[in-house]
Amino acid sequence: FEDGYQWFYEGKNGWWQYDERTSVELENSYQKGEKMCQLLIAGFIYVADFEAMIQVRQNDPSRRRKIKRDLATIQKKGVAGLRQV
Ligand code: V3L
Repeated sequence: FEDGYQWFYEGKNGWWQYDERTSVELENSYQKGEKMCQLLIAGFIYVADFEAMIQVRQNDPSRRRKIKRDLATIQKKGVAGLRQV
């Protein structure tokens, strides 16, 4: 985004950047000061909780990952499951 930040979710030993569409949804919601944001990811509904800074699958709370808003330049695994080359 304009301030040089991006949205990330937790992977094994690192962070994945969210895909562009989902990042924009997260950022819009976050900038509006909302507490959470509903996301559609690969056919499943997840809720991003900006207080706990986690995403959770709506019908399976065991599917929980940390999220963060951090500098776009941090070390990352890739974008939305596509590994960085
Ligand atoms: N964006 C894209 N895919 C996601 C997201 C998201 N925000 N959240 C979950 N998935 P769960 P390593 C991840 C995928 O949380 O090797 C990565 O993107 C998730 O994909 O249990 O562990 C990689 O593709 C997983 O395939 O609901 O770091 C993959 O894991 C599936 O949804 C392996 O990454 C279930 O996640």
